[in-house]
Amino acid sequence: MELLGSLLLAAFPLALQTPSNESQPAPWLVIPQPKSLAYMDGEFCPQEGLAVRFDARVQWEAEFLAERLREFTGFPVPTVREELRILYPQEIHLEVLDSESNPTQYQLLAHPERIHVAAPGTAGVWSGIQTLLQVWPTEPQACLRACLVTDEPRFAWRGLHLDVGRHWFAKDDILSLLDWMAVHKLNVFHWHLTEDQGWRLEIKKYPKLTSVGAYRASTPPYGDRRGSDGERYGGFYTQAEVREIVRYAAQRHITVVPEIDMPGHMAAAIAAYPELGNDDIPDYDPQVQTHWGVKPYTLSPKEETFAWIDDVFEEVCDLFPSTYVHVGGDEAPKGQWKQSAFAQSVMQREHLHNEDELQAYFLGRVSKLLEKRGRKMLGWDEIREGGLAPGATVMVWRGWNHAVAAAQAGHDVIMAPTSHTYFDYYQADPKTELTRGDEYECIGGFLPLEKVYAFEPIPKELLGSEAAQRILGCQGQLWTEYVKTWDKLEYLAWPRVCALAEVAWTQPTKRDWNSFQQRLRPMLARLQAAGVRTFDPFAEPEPAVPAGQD
Ligand code: TNX
Repeated sequence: MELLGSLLLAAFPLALQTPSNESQPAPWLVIPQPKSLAYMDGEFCPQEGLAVRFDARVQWEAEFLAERLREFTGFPVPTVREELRILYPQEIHLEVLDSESNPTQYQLLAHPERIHVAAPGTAGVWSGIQTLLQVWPTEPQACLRACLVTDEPRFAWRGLHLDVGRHWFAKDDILSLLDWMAVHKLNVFHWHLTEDQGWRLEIKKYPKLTSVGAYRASTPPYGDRRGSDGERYGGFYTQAEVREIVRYAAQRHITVVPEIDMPGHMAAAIAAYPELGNDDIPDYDPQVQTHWGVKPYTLSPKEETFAWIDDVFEEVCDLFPSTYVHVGGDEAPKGQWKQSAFAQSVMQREHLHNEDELQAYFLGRVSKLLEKRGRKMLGWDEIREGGLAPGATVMVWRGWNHAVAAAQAGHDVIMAPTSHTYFDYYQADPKTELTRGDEYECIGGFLPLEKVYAFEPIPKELLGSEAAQRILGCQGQLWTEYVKTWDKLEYLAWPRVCALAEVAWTQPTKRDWNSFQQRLRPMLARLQAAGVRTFDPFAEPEPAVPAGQD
């Protein structure tokens, strides 16, 4: 990055600002906080005649930027190829450098006469555009303070997870979430597509996965976990919709990682194809589940099941170019395998000592099915139980100990702990939230914004060690048992996602809770102006109404 710094400054010599008493234009309030931000003398004042000059490798990004700038300024903002000699009165130059450096870093120079975003890769240019759009003056005639930003992400994996199994959400809502992820420089969308309560991904070879598995007979109403609303509920994504979502994400430098959760959390698929389950046990009656919690139905370790998984992966890998495929592995009770004579016979045949080892055998086979397609297996931390498949990446949700052990054993790790990243937990005191109505019900827990902000993804046991490099990053979780509407999803997500983004991107030395709160105000205003519902962390708590006076 030193090299980049000298490059841009040599091209546009400008004095770094010396402190003065004159009132300064607005500071750059950016989330996540960049690595370095140095103000300079002067301002950039957008005027008609502004154009975006681009390297051919970032044509789409240039068009995206120009479109936003047209909305902000009301001017026509043309785009022009880098090599064309037409000069515009004001230019924003998007440059991809010929450099071997980390392609995700970027430098953004806002000079009084022109703006230059330079990066060794297209991802860096995209991040620079996001920074610029956050600080672009929104008032007519307003100017942008001259500044040099030098920035790069702390972690390569900056994710957000969404469970569409418990509740289904419309494609356009998912696209809007991807838009806001991009604003926050998040780059992985972990799409949890299958659950006990619904299978949501069209698989052409197995149509009953969606015709049967995508629908359940009823759902518990808010405030009554054991109840049933008696209404058939469901939905799924066609392959055409999935391709659209994956392409939309890719344009925004976001990878969509699909999750097909197995061998547990599979009741909906087993209801569709009962032969996939442990059908030799008494009272076997698989149904798409109508209540939340951990369910007994698991896939049976039959050859037919592995062949089915292989077929499903064929379509999944065709739809999702991601290197990683998430295979879940969480919360798979071993009761049915204990009862099933067939599962027991597989344990004998494979010389396995217990059902945990059977799960490890199962996931080892699954891992090979991905490997032969050039993909990598990712799973929740339970995949460590009974022995971890070589090369598997572990997503840690329970405790730091799982991260330490997996990293020390040479596995890559992604941090997604309940303690700091479960955005289905209450964001404010559950007592006050519940007085607002049953629809404010959450699964439980309490995860205020400040705690998300204080999250340190690298376990302290690994600090300073080689194994710390194994922590690829972190992500927020949006589980949706208690999320029936997109409006509620947004209320839970925001602004906790803003804090998570800063945890994932910004160096810990640059993290500052007071500064974050200051930078959060304009971000909340932007979200709300765009119609996104957010929790308001700045609101005064409502005074409790004394009994008998309401
Ligand atoms: C645990 S995290 C689960 C999910 C639930 C979530 C609710 C994980 C791998 N499994 O099935 O939705 O808790 O917070």
